[in-house]
Amino acid sequence: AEPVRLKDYRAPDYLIDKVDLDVKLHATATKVVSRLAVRPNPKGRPGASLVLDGDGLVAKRIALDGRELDLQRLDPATALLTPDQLTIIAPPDRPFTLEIETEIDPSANTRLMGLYRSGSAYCTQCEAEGFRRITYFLDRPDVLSVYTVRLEAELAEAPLLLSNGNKIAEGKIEGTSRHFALWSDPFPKPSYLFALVGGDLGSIHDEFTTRSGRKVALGIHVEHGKEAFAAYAMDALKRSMAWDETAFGREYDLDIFNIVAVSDFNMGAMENKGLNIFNDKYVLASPSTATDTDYAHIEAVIAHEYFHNWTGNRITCRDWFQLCLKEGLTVFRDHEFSSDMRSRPVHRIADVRALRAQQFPEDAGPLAHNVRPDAYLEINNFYTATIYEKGAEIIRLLKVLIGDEAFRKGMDLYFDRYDGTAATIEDFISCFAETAQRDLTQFSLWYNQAGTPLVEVAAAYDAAARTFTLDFSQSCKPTPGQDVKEPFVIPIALGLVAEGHGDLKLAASDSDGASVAELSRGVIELTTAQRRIVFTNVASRPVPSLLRGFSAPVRLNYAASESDLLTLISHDSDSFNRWQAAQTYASRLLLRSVELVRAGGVSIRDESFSGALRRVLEDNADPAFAAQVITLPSEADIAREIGQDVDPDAIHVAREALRKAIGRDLREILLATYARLAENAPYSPDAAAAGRRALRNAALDLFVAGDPVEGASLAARQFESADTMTNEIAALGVLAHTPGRERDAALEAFYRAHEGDALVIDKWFALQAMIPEADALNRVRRLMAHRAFSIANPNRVRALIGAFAAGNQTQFNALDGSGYDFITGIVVDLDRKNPQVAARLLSAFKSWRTLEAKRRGLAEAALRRVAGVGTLSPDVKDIAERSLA
Ligand code: HT7
Ligand code: ZN
Repeated sequence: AEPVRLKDYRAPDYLIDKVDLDVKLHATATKVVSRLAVRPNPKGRPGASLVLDGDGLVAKRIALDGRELDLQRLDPATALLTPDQLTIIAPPDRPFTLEIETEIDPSANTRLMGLYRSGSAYCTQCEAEGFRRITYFLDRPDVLSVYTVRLEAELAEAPLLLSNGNKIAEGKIEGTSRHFALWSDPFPKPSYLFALVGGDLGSIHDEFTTRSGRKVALGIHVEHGKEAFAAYAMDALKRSMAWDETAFGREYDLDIFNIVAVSDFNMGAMENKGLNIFNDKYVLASPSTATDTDYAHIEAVIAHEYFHNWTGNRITCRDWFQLCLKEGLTVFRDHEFSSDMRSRPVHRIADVRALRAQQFPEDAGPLAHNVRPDAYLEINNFYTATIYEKGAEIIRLLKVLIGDEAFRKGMDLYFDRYDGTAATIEDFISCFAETAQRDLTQFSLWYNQAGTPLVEVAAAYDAAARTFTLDFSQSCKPTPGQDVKEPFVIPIALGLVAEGHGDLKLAASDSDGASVAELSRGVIELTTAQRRIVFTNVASRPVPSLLRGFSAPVRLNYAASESDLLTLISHDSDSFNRWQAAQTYASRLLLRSVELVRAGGVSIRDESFSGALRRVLEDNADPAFAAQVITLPSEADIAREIGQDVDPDAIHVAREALRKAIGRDLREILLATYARLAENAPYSPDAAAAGRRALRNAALDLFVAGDPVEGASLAARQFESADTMTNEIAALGVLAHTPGRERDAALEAFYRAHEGDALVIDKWFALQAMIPEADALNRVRRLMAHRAFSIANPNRVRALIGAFAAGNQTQFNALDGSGYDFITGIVVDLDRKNPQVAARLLSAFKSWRTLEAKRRGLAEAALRRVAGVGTLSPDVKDIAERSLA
């Protein structure tokens, strides 16, 4: 297939102003009648054929302006029909109606795109191109239509019938066991935002009054018996609605907002207008079934989908190349929301950890692409960390560049000017260029150049001249299809930490090379490959604190001395950089240890580092922050830092050795912290309580490393007495890493306690899949045969197989290639059922080129075997081929 290219964008030749859908739900033969009000687009090509998208459709009837087409003997001069396309060769040169009846089999839909069944419910997923699996349509985001939807079903099977917009009628169908509901959505929308749900679900209801007085009925619909588990999601929804009013001036615009939770879902959730459909993982929570991290994710995803109502729905994307216009912006908005709900610095650390873990490797490997790609073969493969997370980062960067006020005004202008349209990144940027009165051409490069820039900094203090010089340079490695990069605009937030540990005042008169505005804001802008700044009148050598708050998504290379890092860990006024200094220190130790381990030596011990962590624990700092500081970089983080010739076994050994050393050095304070933070108040999911649990469990994790015997007994006690899932799974995690009968018993006890709760059993699957032992793969294979596992359910696949591929560095990368063969085997099998989930699983190979030679060879061979399979879906074929290119 030929790639779709941004430069080939053409406005549609026809528009569809109105869509009337009549859907008669049936498990295997759902009938869909669609009546389309079509007209030629004044911006399209006059006289063009009308080409509607389909995907595996069976058409039963087609009528143009009431005239039936004979589908048995279709005249090729009138129309062409295949399961994947309907072409009306010469449509009228005026508005006309097209009526199409299709019949679909939701029970046979294993791709979970279009209309499918989750349990006994019917639901839809139309983004990106699922609507064409329901009926023939101009299935592209720049065709906006007003929908009315009549749903009909057996009353017993589907008492609940939902679609977008407001419900305008409902009733029983006389003389039958069926009923109907009629929904009308007054807001024009693209087909990807269409949704329907039919089923027998339990519901909770609430109400929200917008600031202009609109009463909105809120409903969350879940599996019967799970209603109480939706309370937190409802609370998060109401907080999101209120927050969007104050933070962005955005009100909700319909009388109803519904959320439906389903257990079979390819992604996290979907923002269909007025009818969000969620993976139940991001709705259902109770203290004994969901961890604090689960609660935080629920809050974030509920907010994210709600915020799409303005950034995505009211203003949508002109084409799928503009995906970051809605996704990056909405992630930015949900990060802001969570930061306001929780601790901003701690949230920033978590977001940056996630960005580095997910997006940096993508940007450094064969799957690297622009935040706004310029070509794609399969759009489903572009719902990536780059579009979402880097897309959010560059909006944050824009805010740093132009300041809070111009940013907010730019957002207001964007909402005003583009409401009701399908917009582009250029439209978006132009609003900020206007409110900030600034040329943002160079800023746009962040959308159009892939790769993570590297910023290198050299510092020199001249005691005689009392000057401190910072030399910055930026570069960016080539990425697929982009050999040479132009310099980015990179805001570097910085401070100089003085001897007495306060920040030096950065006065304009005391520098050479930085502007007054830059110094007063503490943000230097790099716009060229190099830049020098000389600070004058500096009485003693300061410690530079660079890239505060992670002001730009770059890699920073600055050879800070160990003593500088220790100063920053203890004294930086920027919490992010306190954490960063600890990570940098740990990474340095680990990188040196890995070298030693590979050379057959022992790993490094460093009491200064333990001392710095001790001070953080003694400091009584915010527990959530302290938990982040004492959590070492992950094995994957270390692999990324090493960047080439990676040996996952050596990394594992080095990291375990450092954990052990710290556990021993800090034994007393870890134990004291663990004891001090014992739960003594009723459960609360709030950030403060979650932070205390996080620190307590991080302390336990390090303590166990230093004293496995006593640690295991602490963990066993915690496991037995835990009344929150956070504490239970943390303790089980510790126990699972120690082979023996206790482990088997604890795993068995956990299973028995939670049997039947699929989302909790997913944690049990994931935890076992990540045990870094040679038997892990056999364990995963055994668990695949477990009755709680199903290859058809994406959550199960991600929990067991995804966790093995992404979270078990040593075993996925086992030296005999068994991990690679296992994953590629699953990918090829799963591809026949659900290509989207299979393709995502295959992207676990995104960093294969950074491995040492033996593993690299094995990974490449496994990828080549996949690429050689003749029957691959476009999704898997695309990932396999790009990974190998
Ligand atoms: N906008 C939604 C994307 C999504 C999706 C895409 C492809 C296939 C299935 C999907 N489910 C949801 C989710 C979001 O970003 O809000
Ligand atoms: Zn989104």
